[in-house]
Amino acid sequence: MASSALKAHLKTLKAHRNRLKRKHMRELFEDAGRFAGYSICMEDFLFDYSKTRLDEKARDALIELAKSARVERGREQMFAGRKINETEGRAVLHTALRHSSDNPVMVDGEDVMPKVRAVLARMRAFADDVRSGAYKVTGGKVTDVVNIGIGGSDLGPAMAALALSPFHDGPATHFVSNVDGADLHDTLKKVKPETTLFIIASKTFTTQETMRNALSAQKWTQDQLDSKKSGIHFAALSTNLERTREFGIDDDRTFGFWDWVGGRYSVWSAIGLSVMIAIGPNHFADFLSGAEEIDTHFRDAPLAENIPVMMALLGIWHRNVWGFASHAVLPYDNRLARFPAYLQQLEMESNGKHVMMNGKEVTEDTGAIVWGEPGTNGQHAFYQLIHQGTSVIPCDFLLAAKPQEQMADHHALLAANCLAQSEALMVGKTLEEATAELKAKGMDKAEVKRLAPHKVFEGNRPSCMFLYRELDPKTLGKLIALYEHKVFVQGVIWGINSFDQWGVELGKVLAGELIPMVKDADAINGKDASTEGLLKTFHALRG
Ligand code: G6Q
Repeated sequence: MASSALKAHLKTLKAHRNRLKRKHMRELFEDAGRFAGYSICMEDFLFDYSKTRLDEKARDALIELAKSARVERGREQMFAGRKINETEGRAVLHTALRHSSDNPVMVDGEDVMPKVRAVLARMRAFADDVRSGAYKVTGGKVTDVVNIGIGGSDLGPAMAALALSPFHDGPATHFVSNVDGADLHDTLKKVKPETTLFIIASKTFTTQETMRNALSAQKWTQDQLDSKKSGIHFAALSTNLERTREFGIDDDRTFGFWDWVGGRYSVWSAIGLSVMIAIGPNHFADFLSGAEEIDTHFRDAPLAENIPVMMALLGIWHRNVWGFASHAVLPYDNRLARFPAYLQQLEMESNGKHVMMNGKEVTEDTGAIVWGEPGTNGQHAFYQLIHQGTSVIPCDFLLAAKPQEQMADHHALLAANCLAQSEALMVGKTLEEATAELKAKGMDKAEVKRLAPHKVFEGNRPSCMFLYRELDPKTLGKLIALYEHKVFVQGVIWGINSFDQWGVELGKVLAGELIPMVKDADAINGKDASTEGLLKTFHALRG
């Protein structure tokens, strides 16, 4: 939306904030309907945002903001295949990848659904063959799949493969992304060339890191196997057929997607092949259907009952109205260990922008800094700062009601910890309460006075809870799609393009220039004093 309109809305919202600043969340919870009024339930999936400093008037003002930003119109433009990624002239249709009805999805006058279904059918057939052993490599059945890709061609499948490991009944899956040779080296130590399938995942098939790793993997395979047959150990996921052919991968082992699938939105496309091989096509279909359920919810639910819309508005509330710069994602679900990293790309690459769609500088802060680690580990590390530090960090907690394994009372302990953290952040502990507690322990007056301030928790710190039945493919699909749409709504409100990533380009160009200077000290030329000094020291240390 236009920055002047956003400014006007933020002015109103800040007045609500000033009013709410005088209230502790404990007071908001005096309303018996607080939980029901500030949570949204979709069958076995609950989003609770009651532990935020929001009341009805402030929420109404946020909804007004979404209406005036024409979020609903923007949403329909996205689903309709309009080229909303204006700086790259592309439609944004990751939703088509999980669209199961017969309705066409049009881009440039063409229904893209037949192509989507055709690739999905080919992926399914290939995955079935790899899993059953009908597809044979030099040593027979594939035992290990190594996905080589980076960024959007790695984070999604790597995160999903870990999250869905209880459903993993296919070959072992490995992910190599970093150009640091250690990544490939350590992975190759775990696999045998004769039974390994490498999947080279790269939309462009030009990405430096991926191509380096792919060529090294190819050489490793050729060095140990009949090099004429090594081709059967490679498959490709790409939009660039010319390059996949040049690399030597047959078209029948190349799975395509399209320019309207952004890298960080591509786990639903051919980029998900390694996940499909791991968990099987039926579970992959459940993953897609979970996301599709959220697409339907996002399109149909009124704004105030719309989970991704409320997630986005809460993000704006925290970032632009309260000035909280970072956002923690804390899964109480060990297998979601890579989810924060996945969301870092989704949110920060999408909305880390300083220029609006119209080329003008933004006037408000955009994308929050996203970070996190699974609970309960984080509790023993950085939660101190979340509870008592000087920065307020809104948190998202994620919790399954049912664990995948029944192991003593592990899950009860996990759940209790998760609920306790969100309760503690909200309720806090006053000086009076801390003093009373210490007195009750029989401590002398001076000691109580000395220690009590250290035991105070301000509380009043916002958090949201995602509570779902269990972490299965469908739930994972839902979780990812919720955050995708959250990011989209925020982009519309900030008036930025959430679907380009020009900010990653400069470093790539400079790395290209630096490669010869890193390889050869005599090539050092034309660099600033720091870079030159670092290069020279690098060469001196290397000897
Ligand atoms: C994601 C980005 C980026 C991309 C990688 C890999 O939205 O565009 O992370 O996914 O740079 O690109 P390739 O798939 O083309 O190798």
